[in-house]
Amino acid sequence: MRITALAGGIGGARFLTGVRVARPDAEITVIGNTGDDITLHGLRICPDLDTVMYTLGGGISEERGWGREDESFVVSGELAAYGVGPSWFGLGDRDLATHLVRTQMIDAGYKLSDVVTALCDRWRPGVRLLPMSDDRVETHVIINDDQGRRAVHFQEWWLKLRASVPAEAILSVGAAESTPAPGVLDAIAAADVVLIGPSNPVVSIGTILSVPGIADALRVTLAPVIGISPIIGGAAVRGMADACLKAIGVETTARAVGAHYGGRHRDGETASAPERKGTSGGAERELGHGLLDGWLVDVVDADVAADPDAIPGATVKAVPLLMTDLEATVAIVEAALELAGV
Ligand code: FO1
Repeated sequence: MRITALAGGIGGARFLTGVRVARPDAEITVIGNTGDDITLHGLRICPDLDTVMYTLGGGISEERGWGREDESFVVSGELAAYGVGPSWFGLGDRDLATHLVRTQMIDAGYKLSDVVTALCDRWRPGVRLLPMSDDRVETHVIINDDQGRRAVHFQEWWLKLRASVPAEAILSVGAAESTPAPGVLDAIAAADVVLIGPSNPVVSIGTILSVPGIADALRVTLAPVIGISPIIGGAAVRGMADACLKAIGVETTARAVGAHYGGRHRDGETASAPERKGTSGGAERELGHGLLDGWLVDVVDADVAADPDAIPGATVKAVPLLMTDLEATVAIVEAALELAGV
């Protein structure tokens, strides 16, 4: 069985550990978010790709959810002693080796997907990890604070500001000119099932969808596309997805995020873009991206599953969605595969 999953960072990586256990013989391809990527101290850092790689490769810090276990921050401390920041991005000594290898390879002319292949040759994550694009796409946030209206890198907004300053807009800088990395569109077209992991719908999944061609590939693939809500009972399970959703005018609910992704209209009508409005009895309503055949919500959001009109074109099912341990995560994956009918 060929499973293709879209994933961001910590939540997506944890979900993937369940996919690997639920279908150990499946060919699993992960399309990873690279919008979080940042260059610091001359090094190219890919937080979400590394989080997936370390989590599935057994090197992740379970306590932090990012970076390496048994980590030290000696170099980071030395940089601080020189007054060289930023102090808000924790760079571990072991993690630095990954960024050094990646930067060396990029400087030697390798594409990001080649770098990921090389790094995964060590970590053996048990999935094929693809960046969403080999082109540079970075998430920047427009804020307006005491320093005036300006754009900051997502990581600065996320880690230094803790998303406390409202985002006027969240931009995928470079996305319009980017193309999907080699293998990405094939992985969607040839899949037996596509899973949209419980990652941040804006800065992780939304960023992957901002690469031209990827959303369309999801709309036309013969594979069932099943999403897992990252929002339970009106709150993000982790991180600050609510701050991101507010920036794009989407409520922080499982219903709203599902409607934002949108149901697929297999009757030939598909939403061509999120701003496209469908009509139902004359009322204008958001058709969303037209991506989903199925949407998993948590049992506390069972009302969404009970409402046949919640996400037209998609079947909604309520199951426990808290990934409290590997067994719970595997059960979520099984529910998604059952909803896909695979
Ligand atoms: N997340 C944090 O909350 N604090 C950090 O200092 C931090 C550093 C960091 C370094 C490398 C890396 O791969 C990830 C890191 N993250 C950190 C997570 C990173 O900010 C992710 O992009 C977000 O958590 C969103 O997925």
